[in-house]
Amino acid sequence: METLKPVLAALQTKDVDHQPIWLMRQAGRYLPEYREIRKASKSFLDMCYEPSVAVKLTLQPVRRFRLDAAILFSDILVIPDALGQPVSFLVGKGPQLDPLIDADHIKQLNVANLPTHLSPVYESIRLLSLKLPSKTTLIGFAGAPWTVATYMIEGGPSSNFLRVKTWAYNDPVSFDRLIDVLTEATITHLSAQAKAGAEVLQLFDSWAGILPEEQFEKWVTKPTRDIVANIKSAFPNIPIIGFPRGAGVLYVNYASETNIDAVSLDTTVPLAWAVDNLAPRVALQGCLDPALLVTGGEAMRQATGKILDHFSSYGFVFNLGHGILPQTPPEHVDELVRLVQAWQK
Ligand code: 1CP
Repeated sequence: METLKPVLAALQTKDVDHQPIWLMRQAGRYLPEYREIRKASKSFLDMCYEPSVAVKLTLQPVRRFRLDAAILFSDILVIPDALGQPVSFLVGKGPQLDPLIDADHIKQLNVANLPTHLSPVYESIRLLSLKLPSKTTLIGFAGAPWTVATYMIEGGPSSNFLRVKTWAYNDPVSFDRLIDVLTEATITHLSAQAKAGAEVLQLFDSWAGILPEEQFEKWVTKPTRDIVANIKSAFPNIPIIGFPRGAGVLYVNYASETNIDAVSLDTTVPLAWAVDNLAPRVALQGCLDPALLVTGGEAMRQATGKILDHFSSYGFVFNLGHGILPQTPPEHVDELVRLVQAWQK
């Protein structure tokens, strides 16, 4: 009988032959081979939209460290780009968009263009599914509607999210319409990735943790539940991981009300609390502090052991609590991967 790939087994809370691990933002500036390709490319989005480059970048960390999953090299902001709100990435400044100013702008967003605009992304997935080692799981992803909306209204990274919040509080009707457009776009994008060969899907809701309870329900939990229901009806066997970063105790609402298969924990979630409140409902992923991967040594080993002690007898995929930092020494990643994969419960 064919055995399940370790990441798929863990997400289905089945036995694994070793403890699986992958790392959010595992392709990126901490790798010299990434920096080399980045230097030679016109822009960040060109790298995402050129399948030969996106495939190469996706495979770099997988080959170097023998990680258990490959995550497609792309970005959550390809969705606004595909809807007709162009995105550029400036070195040192992060993503930049011409911000949405009023409800009329929302009407101009066009989901019909998305599959054509993002067809190179789906081509990358098809190529990757042919090239990956047989035990490596291919992960597709999208930003969740709330997090993508913050970038579309702020026009880039923000420190206080005042533009998006004042819009949403002042005019919830038009903001709901934006969330609906993004929900539909996310379903279209994730379905196309599943069809092209993605075996797991992850929804990044990086700014879920800045909302009060009522708005968290409306703009995080509800759209996630709609996306999960829609994907499950077409692709019942594809596990979906949600990452409502910073959700705190609302992780419980998210895990119990969205029908998601797994939650990715951020760095601040108490481990024993997650076991008691989340492990009975969903598989877990996480949650080493990315700064500990920069630190390395005994501090990294101790924190890693503690996470594994708490979670390894449940459905669990080792990961970071947020993306890898550019300052991370690749040798520390190498040590972490070996430590986790050799772990005996
Ligand atoms: O070389 C460079 O300067 C570009 C750096 C970079 C990279 C490598 C960006 C710009 N995006 C990415 C790739 C990326 N982004 C992946 C690829 C797969 C992987 O290896 O993991 C993924 C999954 C993302 C997801 C992403 N992009 C998120 C969600 C996760 C998170 O970090 O919270 C977010 C918020 C973005 C937006 C974004 N793209 C890039 C930056 C610097 C940012 C963050 C901007 C901010 O601080 O608000």
